Order: sequence, then C-alpha cells, then structure tokens
Amino acid sequence: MKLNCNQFWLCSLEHPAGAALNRHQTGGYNHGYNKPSGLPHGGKRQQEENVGTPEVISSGLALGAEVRGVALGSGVDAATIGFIKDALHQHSVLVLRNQRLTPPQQIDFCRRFGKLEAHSHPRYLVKGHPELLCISNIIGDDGEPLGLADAGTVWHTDGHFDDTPNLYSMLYALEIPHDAHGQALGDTLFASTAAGWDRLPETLQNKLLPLKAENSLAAINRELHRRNPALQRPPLSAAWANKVVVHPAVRTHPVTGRKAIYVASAASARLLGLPEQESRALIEQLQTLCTEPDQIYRHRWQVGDLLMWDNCTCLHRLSNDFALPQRRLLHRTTLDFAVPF
Ligand SMILES: O=C(O)CCC(=O)C(=O)O
Ligand SMILES: [Fe+2]
Repeated sequence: MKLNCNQFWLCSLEHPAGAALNRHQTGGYNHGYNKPSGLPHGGKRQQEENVGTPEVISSGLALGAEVRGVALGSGVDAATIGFIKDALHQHSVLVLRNQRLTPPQQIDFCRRFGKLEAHSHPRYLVKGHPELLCISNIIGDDGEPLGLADAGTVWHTDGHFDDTPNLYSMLYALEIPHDAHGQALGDTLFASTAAGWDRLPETLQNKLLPLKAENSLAAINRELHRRNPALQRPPLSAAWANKVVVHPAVRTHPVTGRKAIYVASAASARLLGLPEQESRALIEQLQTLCTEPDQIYRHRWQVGDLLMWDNCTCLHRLSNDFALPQRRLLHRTTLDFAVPF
C-alpha cells in the first residue's frame, strides 16, 4: 500500500508517536518546513509489523543490515538495545525502517548508546533540541537554510578531525528527495574500513600498523570547496580552522577489538614519518581499497528510516544527485566519544 501525504497525516494521528510528531511539527520547532512527504509503505500497518521478535537481515555485503521487529517510538528494553548494538558492531551500518519518532524520542533512543554530542555547527541545531543537527537543503520561510545542506559528499568518517571522535552516528529521515519517476535521491554510501584492513596484504598491514596520520576539518573543507567552489558552508571558527589531530592509521574497535583502516583521503593530510609523495600515494591507495564499488552498501532512503553507523569501521558519503525543489530533511545525532587507539 502506498500513502500520499494526507494519508500519512491520518496515520500519524492514529499512532501516538506519529500524533506527537504531527503536533510538534505544526508547533513551530521546524523553522517553517512543511510536513514530511509521506511514508513509502504503510503507516500504522508498518508500525504493527515492527512489533515482534527483532531480527537482522544482512545486505550480504561486508556491511549494512536491516533490523526488523522493533518500533522505537514505543520504547525499547535493555535487551533490545543490546541486540541492536551487537548487530551494529557486526554490520557497521543498520537501518530500522518505518519509525515514527519525535525529536525527544529520537534523543532518548540515541542516548541509550552513549553520550550525545553538542554539535560543532550551532547554527543548524533543531530548535529546542541541541542534541539534534538538522541536515537539509530546504530554505526556511525566513530565507535562511534550515540545516547543513551538505554534511559530506566526500568519503569520511565522523569526528575524524576531533581529539575524541564519536563512535556512532544516527540519522532519521523526515523528507527524502525523488526524481520524476519516484526514485529516491540523495542515497548515503558506506564502505567498510574493517574489511579494507582485512583485504590489505600482510606486508602493507605491518607497514601501516605503527603509523599515525594528521587529520583536520580544514582539509575536508578544502577538498569540498575544490570539488564545488559554489559550496555554501559557514566558515570554520579559528579553533577548527587551525586544529590538526594525530590519530593511529589503524584503529582498534573499543568493543570488538576489530582493526580498521583509519585514514581518509580528504581528512588525512599526511602519514607521519613518510615522505610527502609516498604518504599521499598510500592514503589514496588505502581509500581506493576500502571503497571498491562492489563493496559499497548504498542506502536508499525512505521517510521514517533511522539509520545508524559505527564510525570505527566504515567511511560514508552522500550522493550528490539532487537539488531544490527536491527537498531533503534529516535529524542527526552523534555520540560516544573516545581517543582512538
Ligand atoms: O546526508 C547524509 O546522507 C550523510 C551526512 C553525513 O555525512 C553525516 O550525517 O555524518
Ligand atoms: Fe558524516
């Protein structure tokens, strides 16, 4: 069954979480964006399908899986959180489809996985909810962008440029752009840095293991602007513009102990101790290895998706294939910090 917008709102009203979402959105927290464009598959029916025994359906790739049988809006017990965490560590990227979450419900769920970040882009926080970053290309009634339009069209891992990067990121879809044929646009692509490490020849593993890389947000921004000189991004504060952090080139997962490559072409300016050219060539080689096209999990969004990923074991990027009037709106949390080792 397909729903149009009006049917979505009816379904929202039938469902307690949906009703709260509806009230909240019309209550003005949303800086003037309109109602979501509708769930692609049933409303209340899908919520009912989400109640049952949780199960994990793998993408069959090195990363990516769907968790079914969990309705986050109705509250989740500790055993289910443990189940989701284990699945996340195993598959690096998880989607829970057809979720109806108000901002407080999203925040409450995400908190169960660790401490939430107060985000470094205060301009784009969801009003009244500083834990939620608004990712959107929509221009509000006041003529200002609603959110950060481009949170990463280059391969990256969140917080790579910070002393204590966040382990998990979670993104909830409220509006997803479509082409004229109804095909979703703005997919998010994921590549496994753990599988990349496993595929490295032993000689290269041994070479990489003791190395450290310099990473910075300024380097990512330079690369984004090189690719798209018209890019609108708030300028970095002096602190971020000058900050360079040194992290191991191979990261160990704090829970599973799994090793993963922790170098990315845009963020990592150099591998310390190697000549400049060799360092650049090795960084590029590592990224190419991790992002081989047949190893990519490509997430095709639906409204109501709660997507979560483990930054220790994957890279991700947004596909740059949509523009207004195709609207995209998501709410993001990032959480759980530690010094990488
Ligand atoms: O917009 C997206 O799909 C991904 C954005 C991103 O890189 C992030 O939220 O960390
Ligand atoms: Fe990101």
